[in-house]
Amino acid sequence: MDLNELSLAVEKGSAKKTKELVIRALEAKIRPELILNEGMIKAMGTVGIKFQNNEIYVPEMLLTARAMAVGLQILEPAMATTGAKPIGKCIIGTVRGDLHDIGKNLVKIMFKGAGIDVVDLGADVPDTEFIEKAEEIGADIVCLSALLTTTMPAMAEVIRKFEKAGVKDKYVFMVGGAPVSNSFAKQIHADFYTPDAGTAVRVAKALLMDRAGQAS
Ligand code: B1M
Repeated sequence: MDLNELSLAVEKGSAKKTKELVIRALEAKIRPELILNEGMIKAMGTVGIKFQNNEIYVPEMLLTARAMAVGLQILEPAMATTGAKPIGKCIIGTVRGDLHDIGKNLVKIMFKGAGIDVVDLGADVPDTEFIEKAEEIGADIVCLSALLTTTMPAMAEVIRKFEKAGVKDKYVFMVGGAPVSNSFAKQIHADFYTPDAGTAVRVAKALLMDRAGQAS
């Protein structure tokens, strides 16, 4: 099966075709990661460039996002964990003012697949909600996502609020999203920046396994 066909369906924002093609790709035993990267995420990059060049507008981006979400729903069970005991707890959300949630959802799916319990706070999350939820569930990791340069300061503000409340050291802070960088992460006192969901899950898993090792 040609994954370019799937990429085109996502790009065109056809949820129906996307669903059909993801099912077909899974039936053809194509690895979920390949379906995701070559068939789906690739389309988001193309759409981003077209938007930047004024070839498409927000409504088209919304359709693409919807097709992506439908495809992810089909793909998620194939990426799920074996049901072993959770290795840790994490909360995740896209920061205040930012509605982009696809990357954040990918990180969530991959964390779950690695046996990490995830509480998803959604997108456009008020700063204080991160502290409230982290404290409530006794999270190990707090994951923040931002896709806009204009919402990166909200990321810094969330961490500052944990510092002000005197609870920052209880958690590991991981940040990500297209405009975020390693140096920005350092600047806002986050513990880790990871460029993609695959790297994020590797870092989180290593961290939690390390902690479990130290505790035993
Ligand atoms: Co908008 N948008 N958007 N958008 N959008 C971008 C981000 C943009 C780069 C497009 C462009 O101009 N080329 C641009 C931002 C420019 C900037 O600030 N640098 C932009 C803009 C300008 C806007 C609006 C302002 C447009 C407008 O209204 N004029 C507006 C803002 C709305 C708001 O948020 N307040 C807007 C709106 C939207 C839609 C709502 C229409 C839609 C989002 C729908 C949704 O998410 N439900 C949308 C979309 C779809 C995009 C693009 C095309 C695709 C984003 C995406 O899903 N990528 C995007 C262009 C692009 O990214 N190429 C664009 C795929 C996704 C898998 O990648 O999210 O980067 P990403 O996630 C990766 C990594 O970054 C990382 O892992 C993920 C997977 O590997 N990661 C993490 C992400 N979060 C992490 C957290 C972690 C770790 C890793 O924690 C541990």
